[in-house]
Amino acid sequence: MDALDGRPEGSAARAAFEHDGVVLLPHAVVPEAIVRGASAGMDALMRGEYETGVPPQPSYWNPGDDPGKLVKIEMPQVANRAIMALVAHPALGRAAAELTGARMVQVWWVQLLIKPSADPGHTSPHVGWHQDRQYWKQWEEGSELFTAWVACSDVTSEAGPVRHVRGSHRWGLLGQGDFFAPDAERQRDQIRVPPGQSWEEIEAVLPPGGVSFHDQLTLHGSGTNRSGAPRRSFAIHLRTERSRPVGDRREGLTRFIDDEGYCPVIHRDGGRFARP
Ligand SMILES: O=C(O)CCC(=O)C(=O)O
Repeated sequence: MDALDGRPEGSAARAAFEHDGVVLLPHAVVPEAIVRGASAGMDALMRGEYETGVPPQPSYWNPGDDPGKLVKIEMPQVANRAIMALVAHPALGRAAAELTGARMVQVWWVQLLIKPSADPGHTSPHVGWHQDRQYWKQWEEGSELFTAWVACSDVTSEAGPVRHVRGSHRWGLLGQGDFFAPDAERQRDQIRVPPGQSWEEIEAVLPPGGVSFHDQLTLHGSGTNRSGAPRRSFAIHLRTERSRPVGDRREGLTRFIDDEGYCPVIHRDGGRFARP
């Protein structure tokens, strides 16, 4: 990989992203109408309605499954045009380019995530502490990979927002995370914090259309939703020109990156970077 030379001067947000491994944009980065359309698209996918005729990729949650489970649907944008309009929104590309100084930003994988609200006295699904990189082995070491998590409902503190551990992207790949860990508190106690570092959580409270960006190594997870309404979002996994699949192969999570109908390029800097 090249050095960072030649990149434009970073903004304050870029410095914060580099320092903390997470940045919150708690305003409607994605316009309300786009969020509304994509949210209706989520409902269509849950009913098994695929507007384009193309189904999502094999998923943890499928139509007919228990809606009390975490609804997690892979590559939903291929099935619904309004979801694609959100995922490919240029405002996300601009924000991502500003945070990284990248010349090119491409969506390479997407997850639709709906976390139902817990019935009083019950726990609803949560997401265990993890680093995304542990699941992204198909990318070469040093690849610039990160996530835009877009809120499609009012993600208050009660709604089980994503919690990020500040600066943990500088702790290396810990190999101790588990998205599906049954007991996140116990799991947290078992994660070894490197000497001299501390565990400080940043809660991603966001309005509809608000976005948090996190680095591939930032530890994150989320708790029970007690807001009384489903917590709706898309986790949009992004890469820049400074990324390459291992052996330049297309397999697993990298299998669609040559198809912009699946993996839209959402920022291209003045044509200087022709193709990913
Ligand atoms: O939605 C959540 O609570 C977790 C999302 C997540 O793990 C991610 O965006 O990488």
